[in-house]
Amino acid sequence: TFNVFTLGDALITFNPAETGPLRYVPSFTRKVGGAELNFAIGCARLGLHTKWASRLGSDEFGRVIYNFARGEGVDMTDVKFVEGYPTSLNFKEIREDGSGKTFYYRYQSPILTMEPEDMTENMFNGIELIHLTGVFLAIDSKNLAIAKRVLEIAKQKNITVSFDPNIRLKLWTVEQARVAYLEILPAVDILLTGLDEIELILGDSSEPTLEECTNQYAIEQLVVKDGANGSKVFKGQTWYRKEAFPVKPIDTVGAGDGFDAGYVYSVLNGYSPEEALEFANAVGALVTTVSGDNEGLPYLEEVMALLRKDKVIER
Ligand code: KDG
Repeated sequence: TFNVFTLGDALITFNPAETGPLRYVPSFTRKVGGAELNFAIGCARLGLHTKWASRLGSDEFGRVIYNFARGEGVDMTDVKFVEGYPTSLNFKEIREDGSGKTFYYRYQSPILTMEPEDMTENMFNGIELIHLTGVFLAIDSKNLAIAKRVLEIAKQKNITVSFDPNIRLKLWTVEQARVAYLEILPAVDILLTGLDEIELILGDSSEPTLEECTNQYAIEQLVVKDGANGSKVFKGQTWYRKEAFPVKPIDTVGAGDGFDAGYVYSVLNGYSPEEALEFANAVGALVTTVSGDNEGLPYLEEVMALLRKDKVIER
């Protein structure tokens, strides 16, 4: 098995009992979310040993997140409870087509208590891949220093780095995001980005521009996720593409995190670029068919069944 590390904040996610504008939704189901935690759960379900480093509020909701993640088989060695920082909340609005809006109550995240010195070399013993995302960077400007410390260790230990900009404009501006991303990119081996995100960052998502960006930052693989239109990767000066799986989405939140988990799994297992795209597309598609940010993340055999187009025996 392979060892993966990720780092980030988690939240209690309140999923609406009905679709439509949040102001008319009177009840919610309490769930768990957070981009990097979703990624960690996705990896764990695929069979990767995955460590998630984080801080949780010393409160009931912090316990919910801890127990949930532990139940999913995520390595919680580097998760600590902290006093005085309540666990953050996220209320979701979901539209008929499964797309949604996020309303954060995330002002003093427990992860603000994390410092660069908390990232010790020992934490990364045996780690083969580190996955960072822009959500962690967006929470507070000081998180860039923590990410840079992680990247320094990655370099020393020759660990592969994947990065998803995961832009959240409710947490920071495009300008702030761009400055932070440009500091991270030189250390990134695998960039996993949404088409709209890379458009915001580079101001142009045409292929010559994407190729220039890949070459300028010596990114080994630039992976572009385009939802229902599929995905593509620029690797070794060649583009590879794969169609998306046709599904009926009911909640698209977390699909990108699932795609990332699927792609990382594929890279660690030595899949070809096309196989990796197909596998990751399958994971992303399955996430959208279940309500919640991570409940739809598939187990390995479920991805394999979709790839083989198995007929499911229901009863
Ligand atoms: O990618 C999905 C996540 O964004 C979601 O689970 C929670 O909004 C969230 C966040 O910022 O992590």
